[in-house]
Amino acid sequence: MNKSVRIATPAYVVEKRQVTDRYIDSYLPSPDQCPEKLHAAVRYSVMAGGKRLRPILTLAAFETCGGEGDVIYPAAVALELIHTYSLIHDDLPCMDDDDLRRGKPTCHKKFGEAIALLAGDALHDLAFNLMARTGSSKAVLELTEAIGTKGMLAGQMADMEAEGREISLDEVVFIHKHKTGRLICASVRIGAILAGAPDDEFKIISGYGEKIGLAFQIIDDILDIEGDVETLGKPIGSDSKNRKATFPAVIGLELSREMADKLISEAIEVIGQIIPQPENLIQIARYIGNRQN
Ligand code: GRG
Repeated sequence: MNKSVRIATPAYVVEKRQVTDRYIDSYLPSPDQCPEKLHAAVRYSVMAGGKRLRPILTLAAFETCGGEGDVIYPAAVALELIHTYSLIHDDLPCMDDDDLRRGKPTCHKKFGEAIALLAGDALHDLAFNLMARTGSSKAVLELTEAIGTKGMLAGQMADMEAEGREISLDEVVFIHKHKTGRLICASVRIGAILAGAPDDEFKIISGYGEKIGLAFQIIDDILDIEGDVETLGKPIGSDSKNRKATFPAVIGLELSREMADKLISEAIEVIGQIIPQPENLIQIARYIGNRQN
């Protein structure tokens, strides 16, 4: 990931982002529906922007594995809602206490802490409602495992417990793989599950998901040092302010960049085993490797 090389967002990503936004809008309760204030908070956070990376990965994996039909849309939106729920809770004063997210005041800054907490809960529930609509218990199980105490929550706990102390490379790898990587990996795995991918293809997709998931969070750490507030839509330097476990803190910026690059190359190599080579998943991996926000 060379900082001076900026690649345009792939057309596929732009197109699927628009499609995702339309489905999100159709699945979210309208703000004039009771409880109005809670629905306003839910819509505010989800519609505040965001790259929609997780649903785009779900759609791309589904297509790559030969999936057809509309069953994928509630699943893709569910992944974005879970992601937004984790962001709302992560920004709360009892967690990272952040004021800015997706270029706007965080949910608790805008609506107060209690409503922000409930908005996260509401998104969590709506996500499982949507995932259940796919009729696939395997997809529902994949989501619970990705975000539960063996997945995202394990990463969040380890992250909190690592704050302010020296940690090893193994520990930071564990945190990043669980806190961020697991949901990204679940995004592609759920696409493959709903497409009915055979075991060998599912394994390849999972390997790809694990690599881009870890790379994504390493790049997030780097952007917290080298990025700019306007492009990122959130303050930079908050990791070091909060004495967070990050790759640059453990192995330095240069090695962190090398490691992210290596993971992206490996992800492209792994996914290249699927014939014909899935150009969209390859482009998304490159996009993650070069992202500036
Ligand atoms: C149950 C209290 C409770 C919380 C859920 C807080 C939490 C557990 C997990 C935190 C997980 C977390 C926030 C990980 C960070 C992931 C990350 C890099 C987010 C940024 O993702 P982007 O860049 O954001 O895809 P956009 O805004 O583009 O969608």
